[in-house]
Amino acid sequence: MKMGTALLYDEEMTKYKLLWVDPVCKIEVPERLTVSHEALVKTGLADRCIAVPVREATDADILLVHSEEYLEAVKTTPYMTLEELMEFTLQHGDVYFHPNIYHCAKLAAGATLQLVDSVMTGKVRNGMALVRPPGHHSMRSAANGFCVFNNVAIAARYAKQKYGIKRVLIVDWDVHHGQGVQYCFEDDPSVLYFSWHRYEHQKFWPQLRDSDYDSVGKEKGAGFNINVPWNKVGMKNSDYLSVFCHVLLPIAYEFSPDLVLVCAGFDSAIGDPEGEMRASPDIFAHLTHLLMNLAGGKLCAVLEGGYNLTSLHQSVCQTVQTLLGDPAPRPANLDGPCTSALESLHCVRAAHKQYWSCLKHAAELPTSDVSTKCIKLAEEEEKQKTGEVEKSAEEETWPEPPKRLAPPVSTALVLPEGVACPDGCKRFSSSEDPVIVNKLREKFLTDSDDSDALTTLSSLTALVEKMEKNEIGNGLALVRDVSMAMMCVVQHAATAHHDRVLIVCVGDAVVSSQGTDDGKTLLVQFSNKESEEQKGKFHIPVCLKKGCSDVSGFTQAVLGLLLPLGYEYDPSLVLLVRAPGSGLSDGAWQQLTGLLQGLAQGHTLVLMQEGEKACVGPTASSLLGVAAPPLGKLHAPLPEDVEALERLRLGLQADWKLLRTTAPETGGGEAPFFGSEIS
Ligand code: FKS
Ligand code: ZN
Repeated sequence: MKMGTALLYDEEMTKYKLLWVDPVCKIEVPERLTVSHEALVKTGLADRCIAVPVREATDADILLVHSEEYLEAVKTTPYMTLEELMEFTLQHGDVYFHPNIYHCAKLAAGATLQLVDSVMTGKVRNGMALVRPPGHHSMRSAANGFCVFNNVAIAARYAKQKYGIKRVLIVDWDVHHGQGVQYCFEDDPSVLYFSWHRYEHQKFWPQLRDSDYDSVGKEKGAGFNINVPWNKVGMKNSDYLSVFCHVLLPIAYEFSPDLVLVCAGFDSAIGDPEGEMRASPDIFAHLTHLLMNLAGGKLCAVLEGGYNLTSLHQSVCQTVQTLLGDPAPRPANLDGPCTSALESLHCVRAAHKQYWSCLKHAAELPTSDVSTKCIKLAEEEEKQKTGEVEKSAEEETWPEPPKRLAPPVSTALVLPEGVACPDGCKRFSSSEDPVIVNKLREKFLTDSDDSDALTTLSSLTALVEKMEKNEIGNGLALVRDVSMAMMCVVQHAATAHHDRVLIVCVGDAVVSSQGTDDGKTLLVQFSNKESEEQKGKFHIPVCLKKGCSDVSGFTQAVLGLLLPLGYEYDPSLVLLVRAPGSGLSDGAWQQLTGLLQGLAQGHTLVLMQEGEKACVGPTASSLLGVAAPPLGKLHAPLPEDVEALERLRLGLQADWKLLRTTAPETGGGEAPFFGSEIS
């Protein structure tokens, strides 16, 4: 059912190190690997993974990306004297050589290929390779930035060649720009490369003009290279999540990869001396989770950077635990993206709007673009002169990520008799608690004496309570009347301990807005009924022309609207309601179910109408954590839907900061958050 997670590691890759004094390279130490691996062992995560042996990459593998001359040159390094190694090192940038690094580099690339093989052959669902040396800076004929062979670039070519897949997505969340990967696939539309990186208007290493947002790819590959430059340090969880929701995910879903490779560097986490960013290690649980429903779940994470050993091992554990399917922790401190991040977001979306239909209505480039840059630079220099004292990254402290406990029961179903319970799920019924029963009778069943309904509703209430205690992860109920069941759960949750409930309603269920404006619930309702009006901050009708039957429009609404809203709202329970005749395809429904499980520690309760028996299987499988099937390459959504969604987003962004995609100053017009993106 739920296939496993591969872990690739070989101690041999710790057996090279810097042999001379070099302040630039001294952070790249063997302990990066040992500490990460030990943490996985200590937490029991390594045991839960499938250990896949590492192999050496062959010459043919390496030549998929590198030149023969370069490979031959690297081959001579094991026989070099110290002086010769130092001299060879000097021919390349920010890297060091050691007699054993060639061997390790072959293992690092080979481990990555073994991981790709395990995932592509279906031996495992996903996996992570802990490797050294890293790869994303190395180029066709040059080592660079601690990297010798470009592990992930080789893997992308290898996967295409060996398995005949058409599209590969590379997500580079390392804090440095993987220029080696960019150069390798710049003109290739079959490999979509996404990277965010510390840039500071080209002041930060590798200081390339090519790392800016306007390097979008060349020729046929135009639009398939996405750079998000961070022009300030200190980027946080909100900044990372906004870029995922408003750039990477919409494009990735439109692209529809057959395989996802992650350049998984963790120098983008708090405490890292290189990155100086402030995202918490548990953000990687979310970044990972958000990618796990692409490509049918085929995801390979390959270690790149990460130099604060504590932050590094915590982040590695968060990533692997998520790959294993454990629910993600509730994301902390989502206080909205900072102005600088919004400026970057704005520029990237503008630079790519001509290539991706999901960005068709994004705002144009800020007109003051170039001059803004100069002003920003001047400001920055000014600040340096006045010598503002800031905490150094190494002094940064942060709480250890909370232990993530998978509930003893993953998925519980409340089903009428005669409907079979899918494998892996637990059929749930409660011994009726008289207090609950009485309450239900009073509130909902005053004029009927329907004992079936009573049983169902009391089971639902009990189920919600068990989720609250984390005895059950998530659940599904087939009910006679979704509207009534929904009201019942909401009322119960409001009086019980649940602090906030996110209600996502697909199709036309009757929803009373009574009691939904106090912030205890946030209702997002997808339908085709234009009549529905927005009622305050907490009741958001999303009207799509063809309801939910247009997959592109629906996906766009989920990624760019629902996810950011959900993240910012941070519910303790998600109630997902599927009204009859929603028009939603099983595939899109599974994507929705899967994605929403990043919220509320995975506590989702799905309500469906009795008639929708056929949907129980697919829903249960998504609740169990099986990746949703790919939706295929998405066509352009209906123009009126794109416009309606954009208008809705603009109207809501005063209240919901994660919906913003432009900075206040560069939004244009008098009202910065309204109307600037609609022509
Ligand atoms: C500025 C000097 C930076 C080199 C940084 C190399 C970063 C390597 C990496 C990788 F993933 F490849 F390991 N010098 N202070 O983290 O991107
Ligand atoms: Zn890095």
